[in-house]
Amino acid sequence: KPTARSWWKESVVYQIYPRSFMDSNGDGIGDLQGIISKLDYLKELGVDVIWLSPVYKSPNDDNGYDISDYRDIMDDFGTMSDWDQLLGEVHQRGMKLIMDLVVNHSSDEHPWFLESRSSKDSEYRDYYIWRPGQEGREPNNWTSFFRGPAWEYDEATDEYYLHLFTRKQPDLNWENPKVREEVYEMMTWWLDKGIDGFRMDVINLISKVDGLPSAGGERYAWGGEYFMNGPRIHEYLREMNEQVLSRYDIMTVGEMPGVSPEEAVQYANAEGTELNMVFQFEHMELDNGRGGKWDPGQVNLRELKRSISNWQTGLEGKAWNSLYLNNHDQPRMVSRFGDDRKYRVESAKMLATFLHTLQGTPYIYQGEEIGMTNMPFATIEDCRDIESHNVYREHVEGGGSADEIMNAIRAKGRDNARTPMQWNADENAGFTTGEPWLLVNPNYKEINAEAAVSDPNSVYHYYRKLIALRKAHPVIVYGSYELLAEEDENVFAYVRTLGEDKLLVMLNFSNDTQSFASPYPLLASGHGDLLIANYAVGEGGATSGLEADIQLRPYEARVYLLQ
Ligand code: ISL
Ligand code: CA
Repeated sequence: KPTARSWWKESVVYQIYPRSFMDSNGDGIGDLQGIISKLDYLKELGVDVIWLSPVYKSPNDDNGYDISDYRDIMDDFGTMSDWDQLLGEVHQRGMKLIMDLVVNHSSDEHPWFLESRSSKDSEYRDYYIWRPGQEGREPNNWTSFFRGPAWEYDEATDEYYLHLFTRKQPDLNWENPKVREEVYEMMTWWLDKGIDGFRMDVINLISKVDGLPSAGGERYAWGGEYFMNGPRIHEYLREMNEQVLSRYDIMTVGEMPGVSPEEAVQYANAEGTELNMVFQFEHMELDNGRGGKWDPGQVNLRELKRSISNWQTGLEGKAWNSLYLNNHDQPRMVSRFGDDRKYRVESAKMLATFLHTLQGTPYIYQGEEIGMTNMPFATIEDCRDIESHNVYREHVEGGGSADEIMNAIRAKGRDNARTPMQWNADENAGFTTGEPWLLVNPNYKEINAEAAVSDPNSVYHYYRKLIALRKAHPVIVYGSYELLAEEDENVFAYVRTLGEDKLLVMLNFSNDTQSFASPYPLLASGHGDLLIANYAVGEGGATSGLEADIQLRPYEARVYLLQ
């Protein structure tokens, strides 16, 4: 059955990490007025939706993902009236704004938690997950996402509270109907202010298995099976949908570690009873070595094809994909999947072509559109991310080498994505007139927005073109997906089909020229247009370059529309 049209399927989302986007007052920290000053840049790029990472009140243990007041703005970023102005100016330019919703946990400085920890009799006690110790140790053996135990002992009441992230991010107890009501009310409050939706942080972790059983293995062990996609998760999301989401014309995306396409079909079902789409991580784990995230390996293209194809076909007609290769938690796309030196521009464009020609809603993470790269952090002191610091400490205290773990952090650390946006070639890349909270990447003189805007061949202008094509050709949004040349180790090629329209996409993921057998039967019928390419292709004739044996240059990307 054909996929129903929706504005959020036809949109391109741009993610802003406020701390690192633009500083308006010289304190070295990006802020809301800074964002407002760059809205024309985003409008010019052509994006439809802005996703704002958290701007709520927060002690910043995890850069705003630890919220102490859901209805107020962090001082570093400005005031609620700045935020109101931002929303107004986004709407005035015909764009939409979605907010980050972080409700698996709050900050330990949230008044609910202060109350909760004060006494076992507090009416807020059950807002969080408290348990007595087991033989003087944690209630179970779970590790937190950021290393160490997932439980913290609290002397005041001689019990432990659960925190799947840092100890300053206690997990809310969704079993408690009062918690759910509070969250729905808060969501309604923001929606009534006029926002256009939510990106929901780790929303598939909110239901935990009864009894919170220990995981297999030693202390501290990964207990994902007891809190990812838990027993009541669909019940909660349906309730949230009924009580809140379904009353507005909005977009919702659930960030979900450890989700499979089968589960995504439920979460993002086409009937719309839960969320619009999920943000999944399978392709972010392909370069994990045996030791996991901090044992970096190489991405094998055939595995990437298998994973992406599985999601494309698994959701076809049933649910909707999110498309991304980086965000504020991941290294830079061009450094990870492309080549951030010789072929930086070519590979950034090739990867962009990939993201913008699959079925799903593409997400651009700030700086991606100018091909920003990973950061050559010299030492751990240059890093700000709590995850990198924890991993470093654990590794070095365990007798591991500092060099080795710094290499892993340079490859995988979250701060790679969080260095300040590179606006121009002035000091601090034009991000701040003060001292930036995190170092600016030294390559800003070459890689910056001003240079990109003034160069018609830049990555930036290529993104503009891709975004415009999406508006012109429904096959890009709604076409079905068919993989070609499954076994090819270097070329990722596929066809998208909608009615009579066929989109042929050929992507060379390697830094060598690759010959690729033209999928000739497809072309036999007729004529086509080269819609976009990152190299000059052929002369004359729209289908030129489609000979039997196609030579794809390093990181070459070509997209033909065949009719
Ligand atoms: O970075 C990750 C994998 O490479 C993830 O483990 C990530 O921490 C996880 O997907 C959850 O991310 C979200 O919730 C965290 C917050 O630190 C991240 O910034 C946020 O995107 C806790 O709120
Ligand atoms: Ca500032």
